[in-house]
Amino acid sequence: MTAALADAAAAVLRGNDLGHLTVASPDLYPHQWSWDTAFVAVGISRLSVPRAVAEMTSLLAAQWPSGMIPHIVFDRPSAYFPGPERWRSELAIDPPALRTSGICQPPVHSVALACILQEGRRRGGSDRRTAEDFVAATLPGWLAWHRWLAESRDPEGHGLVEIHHSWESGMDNSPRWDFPYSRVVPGEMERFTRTDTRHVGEVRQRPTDEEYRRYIWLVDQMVAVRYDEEAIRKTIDFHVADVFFSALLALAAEIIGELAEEFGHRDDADEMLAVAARFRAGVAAAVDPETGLATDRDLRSGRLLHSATLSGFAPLISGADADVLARQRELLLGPDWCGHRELRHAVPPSTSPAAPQFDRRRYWRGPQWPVMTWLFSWAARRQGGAELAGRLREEALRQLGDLSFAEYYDPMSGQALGSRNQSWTAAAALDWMA
Ligand code: 9WN
Repeated sequence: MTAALADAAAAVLRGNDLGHLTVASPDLYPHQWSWDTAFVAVGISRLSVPRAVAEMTSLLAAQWPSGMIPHIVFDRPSAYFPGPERWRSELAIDPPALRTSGICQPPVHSVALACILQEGRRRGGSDRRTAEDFVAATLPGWLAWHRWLAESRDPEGHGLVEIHHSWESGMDNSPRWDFPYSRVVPGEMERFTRTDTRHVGEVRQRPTDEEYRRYIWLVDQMVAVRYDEEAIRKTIDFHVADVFFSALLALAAEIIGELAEEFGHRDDADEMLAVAARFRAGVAAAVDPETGLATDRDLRSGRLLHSATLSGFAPLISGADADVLARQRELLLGPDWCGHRELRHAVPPSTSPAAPQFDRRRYWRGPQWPVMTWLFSWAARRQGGAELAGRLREEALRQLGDLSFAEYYDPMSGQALGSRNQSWTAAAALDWMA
């Protein structure tokens, strides 16, 4: 079984490989996505360090002059909507060299750098040199990305990252965003046809049409100001401080800081470690003492966005004081989350089954996402929670035993949902198996 799972995962990644980049999934997402790339590179490094390096290199080639790493890179025609014709990145005031989307996703890239480096060193020889040369050569680009996030997305230094579209959070239709979206009221807009619903078994596994209208409305709003960050902040209808993104920036900046130190960039290291500390504090301050969960904030209304979603566990990603971590681990394994009595596998559901918004089949509103399980398990290991990491891994491998490598799973029935042969799911399996 074990060998079969690793072989099948490797076959998925080979099948989605275009040579220099891996598409996020064969039909539903036929392009390179930003945070998918990082997770995928972690898995690929277990097969080939040079190929993992190529994966990250191709993403970095799409970096905007500002430092932003865009959330999608369009390097071939496809029916994916919204494609480059709607995003129109070429209209940006300072446009990127490639056709891309005009927003970003959470910065998990330094996790991939650390994993590639570790694997290269474990293998030694040319793999070691490839990994070390790659990190040394591309460090300025990754530094620019984290710097851009810290400056442009938290200009007042609160230690929380602001986002302008829920696609930036990576958790598109999570209940986290129900309130801010209730305030997004699309006006006249160019017509569009969704293509995503063609590639899933049932329409209810994807966001609703109403949600999509809002998603595209926000894209049009950003194009209208030619992706000028200042103007977007003032005009966009969706403006939110994302606590999970912030936790990932805290983690990412800490790793980049460590790498900068190791590769002799002393000043950059100090700067990144200060960024990490700022966002770790921002996340810690966002924890609701009553529920023990971290909360997002709507920046248009100032309202705190309480939701029983995965983002509540942001401190498990960023790191926090021992008592906060202990309480969060207990909560995560408790009856409202992984320990819920109806769950087929004890891995974190995207929304708590005890929450009124829970919908076991709809995307980020309930299903379990193996890549999120991987992220929590990786972070747990780093934050001194080896036991939690081990439990998550074990349960996740049972879930992945169906060999569908689904994008997400129904937590109660264990049924595969969304895309099949999703690259990051296969990558998670490979890393766990190594
Ligand atoms: C929009 C690729 C991406 C993931 C996101 C996930 C989904 C896209 C979509 O797929 O979003 O970015 O078209 O639904 O929500 O986290 O990166 O796998």
